[in-house]
Amino acid sequence: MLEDLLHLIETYNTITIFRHQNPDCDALGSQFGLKQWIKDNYPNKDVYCLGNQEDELFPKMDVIEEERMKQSLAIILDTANSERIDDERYKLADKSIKIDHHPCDETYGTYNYIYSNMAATCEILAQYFYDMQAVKIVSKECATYLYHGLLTDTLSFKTPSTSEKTLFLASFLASKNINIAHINQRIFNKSLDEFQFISYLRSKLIIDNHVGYIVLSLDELKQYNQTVSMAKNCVSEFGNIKEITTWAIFAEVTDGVFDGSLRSRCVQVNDLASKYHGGGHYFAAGVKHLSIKDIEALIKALKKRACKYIN
Ligand SMILES: [Mn+2]
Repeated sequence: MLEDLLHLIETYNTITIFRHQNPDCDALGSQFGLKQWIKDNYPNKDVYCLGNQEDELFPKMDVIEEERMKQSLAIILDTANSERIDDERYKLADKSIKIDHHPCDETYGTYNYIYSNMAATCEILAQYFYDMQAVKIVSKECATYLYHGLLTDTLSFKTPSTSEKTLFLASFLASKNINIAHINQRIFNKSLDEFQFISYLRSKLIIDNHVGYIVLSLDELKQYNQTVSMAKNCVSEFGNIKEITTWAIFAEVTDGVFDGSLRSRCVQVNDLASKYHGGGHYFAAGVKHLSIKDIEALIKALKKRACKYIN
């Protein structure tokens, strides 16, 4: 796997690492995990993690000048489409490599590695670092970053994408002496605000034909001090209700315009999402710029699919 990666890393002195907008723990974990691995094994190389949005669980993003960028090898992680890459300057790089696990044919890199059977981009990197461990170091720091992405993209090793290999590679990362309990607490412990917001979401959930959904207004978000992306992240709260096989959260971004997250245990959602400026995985996808009418049409389509499945 990743046949040309090592040769390319060895060829370039400057390496820039990109990931998608609204980064999750897989995007950031793979980004900082790869940077750490390169720095551990090639201390003289200059490696930059780029992107405009930051996350308190990860270090600050790096800053780079345009001239430097032009000399670099760009590695873009966990990003299916070029329009979702956070920081367009990847286009300036001398060569680029796409490494991703989302099922998508867009080959925006000079080299493209898409492993859609992998549960996370962090799993792709963990497998690669495992294969290389006889000759390259895998530090505790690197393993900790990768474990973040493996844990969250599999919803704590619960998704259908979780395989024997996923658990094997989690064990490999754990063998680097990472603090599993601490990582879990950092990622999953909630603030009281979040807890109360989730209680509110539970009270608002509409259930119809095995589809559960919530539509949130700007006022409601403001009332609970939540951003649209925080609200969308709460979609995972509704994944273990027997009567619901497919579920969604929509949150108002600006007046009458909503973004949303779709999930299912049994029906495809990414093809529907692609009709609403979105996309993603077979069972987990995002949508953008929907009107209330769009939401109604989308829920109707989901119900049509979901009603055939009862668990
Ligand atoms: Mn991912």
